Amino acid sequence: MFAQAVSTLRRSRSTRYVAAAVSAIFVVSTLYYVQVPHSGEYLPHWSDSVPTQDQASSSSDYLWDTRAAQVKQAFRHAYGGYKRYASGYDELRPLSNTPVNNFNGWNVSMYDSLDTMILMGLWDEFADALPVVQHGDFRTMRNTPGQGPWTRSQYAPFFETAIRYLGGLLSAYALSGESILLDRASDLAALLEPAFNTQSGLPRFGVNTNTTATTAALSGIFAEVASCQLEWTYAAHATGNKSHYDRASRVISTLADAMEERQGGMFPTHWHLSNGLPTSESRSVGAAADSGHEYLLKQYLLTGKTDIENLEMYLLSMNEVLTRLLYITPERGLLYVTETSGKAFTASHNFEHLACFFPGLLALGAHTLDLTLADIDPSRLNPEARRQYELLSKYDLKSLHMAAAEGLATSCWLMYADQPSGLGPEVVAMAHDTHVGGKVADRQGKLWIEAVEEWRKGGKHGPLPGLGEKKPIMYTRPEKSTIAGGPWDYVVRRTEYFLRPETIESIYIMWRTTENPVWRERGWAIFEAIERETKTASGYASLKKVTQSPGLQMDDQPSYFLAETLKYLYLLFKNEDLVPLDKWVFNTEAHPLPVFTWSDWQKHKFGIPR
Ligand code: DMJ
Repeated sequence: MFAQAVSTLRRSRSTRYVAAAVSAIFVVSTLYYVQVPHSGEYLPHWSDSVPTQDQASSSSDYLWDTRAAQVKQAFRHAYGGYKRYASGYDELRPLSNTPVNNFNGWNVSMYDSLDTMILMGLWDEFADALPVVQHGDFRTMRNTPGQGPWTRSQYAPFFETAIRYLGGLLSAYALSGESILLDRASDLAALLEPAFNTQSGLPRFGVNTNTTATTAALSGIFAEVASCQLEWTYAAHATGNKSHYDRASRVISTLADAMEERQGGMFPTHWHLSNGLPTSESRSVGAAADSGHEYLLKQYLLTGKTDIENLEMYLLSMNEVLTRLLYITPERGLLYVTETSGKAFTASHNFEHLACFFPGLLALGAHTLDLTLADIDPSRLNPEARRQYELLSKYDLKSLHMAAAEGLATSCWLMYADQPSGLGPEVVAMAHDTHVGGKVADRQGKLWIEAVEEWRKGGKHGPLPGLGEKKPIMYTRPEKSTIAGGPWDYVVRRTEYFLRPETIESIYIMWRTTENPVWRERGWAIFEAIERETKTASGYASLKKVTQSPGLQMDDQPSYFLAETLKYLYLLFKNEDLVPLDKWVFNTEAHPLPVFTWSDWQKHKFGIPR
């Protein structure tokens, strides 16, 4: 968008596949399948065994390997309960020991678990799953009436089906080399593709995989319309299927066009599927938006850092998040990311569990990118985006992103460590401009970047705002209190813990990018709390209230607990780096896909500029 290279790239993207190449396809594609390794090059080498204390290189290694083994045991318990009471269904109800179909009725817990089984070396479970995959029927919807987050049960929800089933199949293929997994992934991708038949190429909410009918609504949320690029791009690379490539490419072009029209800033949360533009000025990195931002960076990384459009969209988006959505609380100096509405960026000051993936994203970017704004032409930016650009140009961007990552991850951890249950709530309201008796109280939170600017202008004494040592404070306040103050600097707004992964995900990335063992210890305390508070006879249950111990359990074990929460915990404790961050990219459901570069033939076939 802002550089010459980008306009060249975009022109080439729109160039249609040349008819003269068609006659060569048969011969060259035969060569391609012979010459391009599809999975063998990616296979990591790991051992399944926990070393004895004598074999382990240190007592610390031994301790962490035994902790990883306990997570593996937790996975066995959760998956074993699912197999026993909910085999053939989507999820287990871990209190009533009953099954539920809430994601099409295609065994979502099994598909979401395939790569976790491989990484944990659970070969019996993996071998048992393969015939189910082989004979799986992706055309028949079997939702339990009234279950699932939507009511139109004749439609497969595009986003959830893509990230859980398709992401699960592609990742398990990349890790195992089992061709049936790729065949079924390609089948499923093709069945979902009618969702892309909108004027903008952004996908609709749902598709009936039997009739190809789609849901009618032409509005969508950023997370759901812009979180499929990784899956379709890797599917295109692994299968050579141009249709898969075109779908991802069109989504990326639409986003790039929207960024060009808006001249910088982050993408809002609500979108129109016909014109491919936002319909609101709401901004968030939490619910309804999260993975849309995540895929900008990850698409660039997945394609071997060649897809420059995504990098620029990521950089411009992060400029706005860092300068407009990050706040710091008055007493504890807790850094948090919130959502804003309108052109004035009016902040809600809510801090969501879902947003706790974001420190991990920032850390991943700081770890893998040069992180400079040098290639962005500020004269092409709107005035607000230019202000953000100029403000951030005063800083070493890599350090600033990493500092934000550390501060936010620390707050996410404290949301857990403060609670009597040791587990984090769904939403908290952070202390901000608190009104007492009609007046603004003294203790106000502020925009993080303003605090950072004061720190910079004041000679950078002491830790950067949001960093520095922070200790848990046991949360004992009533949840309904309206004034966010006291020693906590927040009130719990939604008390549930849905066994979500986001905080663990960020803790894992912080560990891998900083090697600071404090992150592992924090992760271990969370795993102990999961074992203590959520374990049932057949699995693990979401909690109604994290503000008490024992926490009140709910009859729900989401498939992402097996795909994400337990996987990230296992990888956090495992001494071997099974999924190096420069070689693999996790999709938003924690399914790792291998970094690749397009072959010359693929570039020619798909119309990718050289
Ligand atoms: C997961 O299904 C994915 O991580 C998604 O992107 C949003 N969050 C849920 C788990 O909380």
